[in-house]
Amino acid sequence: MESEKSYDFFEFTITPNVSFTVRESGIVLNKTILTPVLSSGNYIATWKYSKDGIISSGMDQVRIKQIRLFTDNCSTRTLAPTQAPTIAPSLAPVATNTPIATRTPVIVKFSIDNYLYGFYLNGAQVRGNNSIEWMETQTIELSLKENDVVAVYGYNTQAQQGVLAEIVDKNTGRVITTTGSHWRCSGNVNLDKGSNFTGYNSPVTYGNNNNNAVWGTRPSISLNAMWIWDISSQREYSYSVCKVQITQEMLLSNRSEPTHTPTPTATQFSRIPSPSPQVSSASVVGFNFVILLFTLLFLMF
Ligand SMILES: [Ca+2]
Repeated sequence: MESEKSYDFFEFTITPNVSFTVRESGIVLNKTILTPVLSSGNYIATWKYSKDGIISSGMDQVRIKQIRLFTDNCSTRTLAPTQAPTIAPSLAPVATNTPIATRTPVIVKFSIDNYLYGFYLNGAQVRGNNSIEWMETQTIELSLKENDVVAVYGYNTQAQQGVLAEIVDKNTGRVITTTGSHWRCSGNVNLDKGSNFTGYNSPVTYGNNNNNAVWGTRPSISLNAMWIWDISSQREYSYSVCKVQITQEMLLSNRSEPTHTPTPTATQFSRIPSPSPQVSSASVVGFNFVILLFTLLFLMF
């Protein structure tokens, strides 16, 4: 499977009268799930792929290669050996029956004197170093929710140093945050670039983006955004990681839920999902899960 780690999940369960659940997220390759021994009876096996409302990673799907039943005389039955069921909602389904963190599509805009050394979301690098100077405003598109941490890791080679950034709502253009004294910076680039702020301090500021004496006005960035840097690293050939944690207040006017109307349905069949068990994306648009019900498993043969 390939999914957006920690936000999009695959879940396999067997019910009733037994509690067996396997839950995975991210990239999982060639995993074999072995269930507990089941006594005689009827069971429902459920494969479910669930997403929150935004961002898809990798193939954004789960592929089931093979399903095998082991009977009590140790013979095996193999179900669907050649057709791999694919559970792949390709559009952004929205869960309404479980709370999810609302995410806001944003554009991060920034200028760095001298260069970007890395851009991070929750400690994971989104963009690596480049040689784009402060004269050019760089942009990165993300989706943010409350408590996410955005970090800009800058590298100064000579003369003045600074990071200027703002985050705006992609849909409305509303400013969510700009660099300023509420950001935190550290010159120790080995510290956590995610939610741990230990070792990060209030930054030094070098004025705002309104016709700044050093950099002028950087295009596409709010005039009140401040140039900041780690206060202990104000020198040539220095580094500064500056980051901010997104608060509910920053996102407040963005907290409208997506408007898809979920219409949960289930694909139900009484034997092997064949000949073509693929669940097309079209059939799952608009709801947050696909359930394949394999009922009466032991009565099929
Ligand atoms: Ca410089």
